[in-house]
Amino acid sequence: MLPDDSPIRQGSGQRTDARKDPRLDWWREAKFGMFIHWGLYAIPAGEWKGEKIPGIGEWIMLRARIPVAEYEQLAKQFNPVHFNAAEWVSVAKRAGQKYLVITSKHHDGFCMFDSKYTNYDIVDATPFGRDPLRELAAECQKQGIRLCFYYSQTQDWHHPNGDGNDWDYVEETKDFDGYIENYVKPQVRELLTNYGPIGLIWFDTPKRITEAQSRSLVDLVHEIQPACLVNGRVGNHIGDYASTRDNVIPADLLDLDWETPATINHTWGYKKDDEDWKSPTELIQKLVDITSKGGNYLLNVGPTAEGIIPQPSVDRLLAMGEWLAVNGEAVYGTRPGPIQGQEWCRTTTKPGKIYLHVFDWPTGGQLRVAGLGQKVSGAYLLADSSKTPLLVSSTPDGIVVAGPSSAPDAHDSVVVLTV
Ligand code: FHN
Repeated sequence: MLPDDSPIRQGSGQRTDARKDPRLDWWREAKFGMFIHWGLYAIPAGEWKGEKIPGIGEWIMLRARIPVAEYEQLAKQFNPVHFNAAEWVSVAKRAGQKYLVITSKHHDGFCMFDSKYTNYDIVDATPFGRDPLRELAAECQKQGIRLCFYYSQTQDWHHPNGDGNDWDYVEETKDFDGYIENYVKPQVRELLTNYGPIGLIWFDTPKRITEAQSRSLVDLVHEIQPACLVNGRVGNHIGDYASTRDNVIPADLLDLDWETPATINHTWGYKKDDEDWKSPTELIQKLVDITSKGGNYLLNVGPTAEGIIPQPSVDRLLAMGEWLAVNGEAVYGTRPGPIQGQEWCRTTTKPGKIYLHVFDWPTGGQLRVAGLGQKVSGAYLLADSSKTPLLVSSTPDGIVVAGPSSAPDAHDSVVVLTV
């Protein structure tokens, strides 16, 4: 058991022998992914029968205890004619995100892919009749982004034997094992068979699932696509990498492969009145904070029922992409740097270089750096393509780098220290 205050979500740890597994290398290098929560819940968008339903948008069915027979009707209205896979993938690409994880089935049970095992899917039950995952698979291949699938393996509020719906069904009489064997596994097989190479399967809310069930899911994924990763929320600490709690960034660096799943506002699925967007600076600094502690940032967008990624999300992602286009060297493929636990800066590292990410640029530009533990041979601003050397002088406890008098970058100014 993890302590209650662990940043890692209960059951979502990494299996012990995964730490050195080279199958994770692309993911360790990637650092930044796009999460997409898209489903029928984008239609009510936080409101049911004229009432605002508190909480995250994709939980509306549970929060308002909407009967299956009523919620199902939403499918008849789902017609996201503005969905354009090329545009979505291009937003991720321009944001500097290297993988994309989309909800194939969330807790409401509606399948966003064509499944043989139910008619409650986007191809069979909606006027739209297209399979967005197939279109995204083709675009991801074309634009060089790894496609990954979210799949809710325990909670399914539509399936009579899935976990979570106690307003239509009786929890105690559910055949949860039958649901895993005869529904979840065949669907996971479909996802790994019909859409080309899949980077990872992102399972969620690992309550109720036994170790044997988690293990059989991991084995199934690896049997069909050996290179495909499985996130920690498959349960029972046997995933390829650990997942933190939602929106939680550990206070210290963790000696694990881990990822923070996070929202840009406060919801995952689209909610029309959630306009509390994090600023580009906040998002960039979160990405850097996470990277400096050895993690990945999986940042969510919640497209509308028309198939549009909300413009405020696009604007923020593109701002992150602009910053990464200049400073990506200090993020992708880096390891945590030697200085940890400072408010004003973060550090990342690659052989021969330490990247000093300065969040609070000191007035006058004298950067006092202690605790590097290595001899610094030079310094320059990463944004300076001519690498003009900055003066470095030694002090009893470290060095002083003479930078420009005001911050070169409003989000995070990166100074490269050669060591
Ligand atoms: O219940 C879900 C929630 O809707 C969302 O999918 C997040 C993403 O990490 N996972 C669960 C809560 O942790």
